[in-house]
Amino acid sequence: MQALILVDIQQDFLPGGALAVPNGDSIIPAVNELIADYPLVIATQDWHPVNHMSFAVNHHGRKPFEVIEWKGMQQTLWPVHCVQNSPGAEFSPLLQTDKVEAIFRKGTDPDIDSYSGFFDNGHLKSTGLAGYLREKGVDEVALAGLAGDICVFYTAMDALEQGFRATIIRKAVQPLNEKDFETRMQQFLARGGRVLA
Ligand code: VGL
Ligand code: ZN
Repeated sequence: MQALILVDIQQDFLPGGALAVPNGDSIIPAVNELIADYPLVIATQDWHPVNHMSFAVNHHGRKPFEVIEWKGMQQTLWPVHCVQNSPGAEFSPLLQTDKVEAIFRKGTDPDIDSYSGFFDNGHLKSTGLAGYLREKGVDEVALAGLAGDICVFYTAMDALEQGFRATIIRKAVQPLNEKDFETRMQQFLARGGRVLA
């Protein structure tokens, strides 16, 4: 049984948003078509408190896109984005959400960032997504959403690691950084993932 995972299709990742993915909105028609084809559709939602450690403004003298060392890990600093209950954290109004059965929120702990829908970046805390999918009888996931090189990639890698077959739907994904995306798709393919045009 297959499930479609819609990754972070939120206003802040769309044109005009705080951390806009170039042409992020171009995926939405393809995503809406895909939704009709899957028996189970779930979504992830980046959902940060205002004091989240991934926001550059919360580190004195730091700017967005700088990389710092935080609790022994490399952390990219971002503009303030997807703040809990803010308009930027909402799903795109153009996204068909009727069939979305469950929403897994991530990045809610002020001290931990979470790109993957399965685990935080340090792999310390599970969101419960793997268990949810197993209980539903899912053995294969398809991934769509934003950003292709970050949250889609890390969610897809964790899906493989958790024993699911995983396919990234290229036409339903846009990256923040095209070059990083290409490298990461090679990594994903090398681990046994599939990329579908
Ligand atoms: C994302 C950076 C920070 C994403 C989330 O959804 O790809 N990227 N938080
Ligand atoms: Zn985030």
